[in-house]
Amino acid sequence: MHAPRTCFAAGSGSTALSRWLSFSRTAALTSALALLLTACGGGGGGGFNPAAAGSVTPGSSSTGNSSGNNTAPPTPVYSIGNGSGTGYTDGVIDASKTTLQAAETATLRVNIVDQFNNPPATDLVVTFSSTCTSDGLASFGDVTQVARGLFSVTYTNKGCDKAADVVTALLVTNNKQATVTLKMVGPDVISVSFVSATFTQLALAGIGGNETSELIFQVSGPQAVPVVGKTVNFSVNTQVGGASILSGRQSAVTDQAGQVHTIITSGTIAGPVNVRAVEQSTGKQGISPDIVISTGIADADRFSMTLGPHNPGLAWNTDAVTVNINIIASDIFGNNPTDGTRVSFVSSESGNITNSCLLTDGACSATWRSSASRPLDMRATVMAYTSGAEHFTDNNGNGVYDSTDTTFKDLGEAYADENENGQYDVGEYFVDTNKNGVRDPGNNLWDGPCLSKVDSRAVCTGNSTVTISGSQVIVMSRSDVRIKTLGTFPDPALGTIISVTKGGYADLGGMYLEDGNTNADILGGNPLPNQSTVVFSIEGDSLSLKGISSYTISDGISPESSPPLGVSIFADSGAVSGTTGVLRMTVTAPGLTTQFTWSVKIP
Ligand SMILES: [Ca+2]
Ligand SMILES: [Ca+2]
Ligand SMILES: [Ca+2]
Ligand SMILES: [Ca+2]
Repeated sequence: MHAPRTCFAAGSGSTALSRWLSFSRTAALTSALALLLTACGGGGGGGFNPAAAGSVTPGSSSTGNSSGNNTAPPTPVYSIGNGSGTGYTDGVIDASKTTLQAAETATLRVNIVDQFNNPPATDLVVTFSSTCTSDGLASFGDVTQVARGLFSVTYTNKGCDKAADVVTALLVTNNKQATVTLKMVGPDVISVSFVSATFTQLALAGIGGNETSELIFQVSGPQAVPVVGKTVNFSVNTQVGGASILSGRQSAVTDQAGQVHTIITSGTIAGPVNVRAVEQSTGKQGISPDIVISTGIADADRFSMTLGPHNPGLAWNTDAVTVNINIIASDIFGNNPTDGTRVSFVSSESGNITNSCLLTDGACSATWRSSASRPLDMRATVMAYTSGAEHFTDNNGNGVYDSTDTTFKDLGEAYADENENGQYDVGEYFVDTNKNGVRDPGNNLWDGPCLSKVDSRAVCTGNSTVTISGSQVIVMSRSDVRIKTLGTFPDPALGTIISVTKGGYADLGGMYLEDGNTNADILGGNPLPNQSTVVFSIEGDSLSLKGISSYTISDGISPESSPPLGVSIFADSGAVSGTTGVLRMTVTAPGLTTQFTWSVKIP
């Protein structure tokens, strides 16, 4: 029953009033009644048309309030439903379809009318809600107002497991509602896929590391809608080493997101395992990536440190020249140490270095930047270190240090070999693991994780961890050039003339260059800066160079890090005897070009 329609259909204000009064049971209706009386009594606003109403006597002043007999336009009383005019149905949402398969969409419409079945004079707000959309298993599109009072929204079933979903449209201004019930048809299982694992590497059982990982799989229907309430069974692809699904977690039922969770526990043998998830009703299955089971502890011989360039140009007199440092660490099996293992760095002689980095997938990186102060030899030893295990020779191949394994590398406290003499010297930086203020040598015991639960023969008399390290030298090469080794070249300072016979060659080679820093000579001299170039050229009639005549200085810490320099001078067979020329070597280093010359003569 709709109040305005009652008013017009009654044909008389007093009849309408009596009918309205029969519905009046509350004080709340009193104000509505007053409004109705105003409307039926001849107010001109709000779309009310006295002439169309017919039974109302509007008098001669049907518009405006110019007469004292007229009252203000009626306050609109809005309702929400669908349709218009006599086709208006109150309280019901119009739906383009009321049965929706997973991933299907329906268009929902509601219409707002005032007490005269006319569109509202102002914009109103309508909101839509339902249980499935609240659960994230259905969704509404944007609410659009097609015309004033006519609202439209799309509804998509995203795999809701409810048999039906009641959608409610709320007219915010007065809390009136319209509803429709949509029948949900659950999706078929199309796929089972791996989503995530809390850990993709696990410690061997019993060594105190992380031994479990929670895995999530997704069961999906058409267009990736989640499939709710399906049973999924889990298994491990190999029985080797005792890796297994945690008891009680061998099966699970998909949640509102279509997801299932399970937990794998590690066994006592290292290696990769996979978890298989099979949806029970369809047999559809998914498989996890490798979950690697290992000690998770870096092996001293598997701690690899690289950096580059070793001989950066300009670092000797310029701050913030950078060198990239990379760490790759592995356990005794070559597998990753535990993600998040911290690697620390020190550059005790010169420059600035990243404090530490955390291993991810066995690797992490740091940066060294040139800065004062600088040693006279312009060579800085940088060290990386972490907690790990001493390397041993695994005689019986069980991955465990045991009584049959007699050889291991006993490590003293890690130190930076600043003077590059291959041994610790007092004053060199060291990692004082036992905090006793002195650098201790090895303890003659194998230090590493106790694997007695993996193999009862394990020997665990040493410490469970030891500091393992790597170090590299950075050379702050200068750009000035010295010839370190002449090879078969004559000394250009002596003025020796290179003789090339007509139709023949003079082959010169074996030359090495070094930078101008004599303080490094005790260590073999410093190389030229990385990427410096050396180019030979020849001047003179009938003279030419054959073969390779230009070189680039390699990455390295010694003059011999780059290949030896050489050149082949050719004299034409028809050359005039006595012709002379000049062999020129041009060395281009950052900010400086240097030339060396030799006289050449065709006898
Ligand atoms: Ca062994
Ligand atoms: Ca030791
Ligand atoms: Ca030393
Ligand atoms: Ca110590």
